[in-house]
Amino acid sequence: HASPEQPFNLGGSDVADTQSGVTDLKVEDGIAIVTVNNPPVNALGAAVRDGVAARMREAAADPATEAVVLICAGRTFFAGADITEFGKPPKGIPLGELVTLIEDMPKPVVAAIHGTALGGGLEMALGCHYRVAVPSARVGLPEVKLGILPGAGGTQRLPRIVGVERALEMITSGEHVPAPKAKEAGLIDELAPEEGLRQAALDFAKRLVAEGKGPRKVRDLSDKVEAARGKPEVFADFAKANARRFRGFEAPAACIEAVKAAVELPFEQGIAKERDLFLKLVAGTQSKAQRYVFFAEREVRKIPDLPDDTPTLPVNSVGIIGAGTMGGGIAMNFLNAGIPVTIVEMKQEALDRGLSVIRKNYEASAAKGRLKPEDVEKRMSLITGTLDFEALSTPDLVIEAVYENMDIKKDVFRRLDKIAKPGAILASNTSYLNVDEIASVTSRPESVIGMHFFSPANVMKLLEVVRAEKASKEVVATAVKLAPKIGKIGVLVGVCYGFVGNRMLAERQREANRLVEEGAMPWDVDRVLYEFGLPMGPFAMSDLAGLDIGWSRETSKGETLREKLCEMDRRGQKTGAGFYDYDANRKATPSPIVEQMVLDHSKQKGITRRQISDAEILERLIYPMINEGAKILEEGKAIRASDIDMVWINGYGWPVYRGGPMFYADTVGLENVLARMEQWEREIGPEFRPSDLLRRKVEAGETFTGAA
Ligand code: 3H9
Repeated sequence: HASPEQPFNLGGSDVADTQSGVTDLKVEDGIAIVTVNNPPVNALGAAVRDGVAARMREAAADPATEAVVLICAGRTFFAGADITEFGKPPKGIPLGELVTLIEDMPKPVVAAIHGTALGGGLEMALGCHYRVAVPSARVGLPEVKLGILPGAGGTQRLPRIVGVERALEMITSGEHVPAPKAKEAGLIDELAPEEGLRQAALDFAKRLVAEGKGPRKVRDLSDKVEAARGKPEVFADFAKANARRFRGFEAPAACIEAVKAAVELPFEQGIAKERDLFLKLVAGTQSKAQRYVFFAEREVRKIPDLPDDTPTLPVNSVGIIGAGTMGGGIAMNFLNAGIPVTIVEMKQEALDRGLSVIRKNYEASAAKGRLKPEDVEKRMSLITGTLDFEALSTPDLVIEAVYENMDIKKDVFRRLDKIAKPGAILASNTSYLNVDEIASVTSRPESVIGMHFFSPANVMKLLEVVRAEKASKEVVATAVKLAPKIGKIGVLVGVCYGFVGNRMLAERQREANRLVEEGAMPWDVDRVLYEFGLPMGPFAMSDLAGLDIGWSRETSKGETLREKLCEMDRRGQKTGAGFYDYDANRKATPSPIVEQMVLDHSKQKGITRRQISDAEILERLIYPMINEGAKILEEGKAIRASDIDMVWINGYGWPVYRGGPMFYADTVGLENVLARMEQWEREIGPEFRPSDLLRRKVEAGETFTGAA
């Protein structure tokens, strides 16, 4: 059933199958052991699929073999289909056919699972008749995170074992389920000793033979799906209950539809439905974007002049200067990773407040069941609060998170330079300031870098690692490697005003303000960005953060809308009013007062307001960001376009299904972005001047990411 327009592997087997070393078959005591070895994660590429198929056929034909064990070498069971094959011409036996081949084996097949059985990996295990796993193993169907659904029978087999509701949850969230939990759900038949998987699986298989148990096909299990038949509301209710989580994504609805098919249709028809849905998704832009993001997340660690074997420095203790919102949030990342923190404040009151906020955050997590109660104390025991700056003489890494002001930061670094131990990394959490200048006041600029966290720092995944000019390779490599250890995506950026994220944000903010002067209302701007997929627009965001940040009545010029709002005591959500009016539940409604203010403001500035379409709003907000991104690349302030996209996805809530601003630019066509920038440069001003890189890319017919 292969046809040329099918973008995924549905063709016949055309991969040379020899004992390639990828798969191996041994018979021990009448049990065939099929071992797969395809480092690093045993992805199910064509050679693996064909190899397993061949070994299974051999085992089936061998009269001396009574049962089969399928096991993987290296660090994990199959981590899934080989994502790099998607969109390429089909090769080898399709995964779905392989799973069926295993299920149809005349002898019982036992999957022996360690590491992670994910996606196609779990589907392989579901094709097996029995499953044995070590307790540390995790299983799941994370396809949804790649914008697709399980396409090798997972949506049809999983509900037959764990039931419809559990299957819906697993397939639409992509969660990794620990083996002991999977056993409770019936997904795993037996837990094996951590170090004895092979033997345990072998023994399990021998027992099956001794007890005369044959193949047990998941497809034949019917009680769980029958129980759900005639209750279509289960699916609608599930979609509704998760509407927020699914907003904008195409894959979750398809996942639900596929599971519904498992309930309503015979197995074969359900499989056909799953395949249709899979093919549609895998060819779409969202899945392309999400697969791109998967690899982009892993690319950030690759720094051209810092090979993987670059020496790093130990980070076994951390000092943090400032126990405010930022300092406290930063501290939590290290405590979560088991790294002790010393946090320094100037006043006892501020220190007490900071520590109690950290405790409250942990207690709230515990109350929601996200943290074990005993872990609250465990983490709090790792933090020491002090007013004594001298305490910063011992940590391996010190992060400064004080007020954003160059003189204050310089002063802190001068003092730190005198106290910190030799070789300690000294980092600033500045969001805008020149880290080279900060480094210059110390006697050891080679040890100084920026580590820019994003608020709330214990939640947002982004860390901009700012490479100061004189920072040593060891120091930079250490910071980059530290990021994943504390749960962050660390993106290496160069020194420039606002680095990557805030520098691009400034473009968007300028245009947002201008659009409101020209004819849009703040809620129009916010709505367009929300519908695009961002969590909120700039005006709602300002209301949330507080409009009076950096504002004072004494110095207010009353020129901008923001200043005018502050003067009226409309300072954002906390005062019940800002750009929007807020009710007691902080629900926002457009304010007639603000509407009038906006009209007056335009008049004062001599601007004749006009109707602005949503499409124009979107382009005006986003294309200048893209253009700035291109300048950032041109100046070498980011290593690659995908790094910029990682900044926006992990620090600013850019919707992952749009792949980040640079990927998005590729999808809309760089020539379209360029044409608009040229038009606005003529009509509005030089701030729209297209970057040379953008121009060159258009001339050469190239894209930024090569992935769209
Ligand atoms: C699927 O199965 C579809 C089917 O339902 C339907 C088919 C018809 N393919 O993450 P790491 C690479 S969709 C290709 O750093 P860790 C990765 O890029 C798939 N490559 O290790 C990296 O390369 P590099 C469903 C893959 O220990 C290297 O392996 N499965 C794949 O931190 C090491 O990876 C998933 O979505 C792959 N499937 O984490 C699971 N997986 O060294 C995806 C990894 O060049 N994988 N690579 O940068 C993961 O979640 C993690 O890799 C895993 C290990 C948890 C397994």
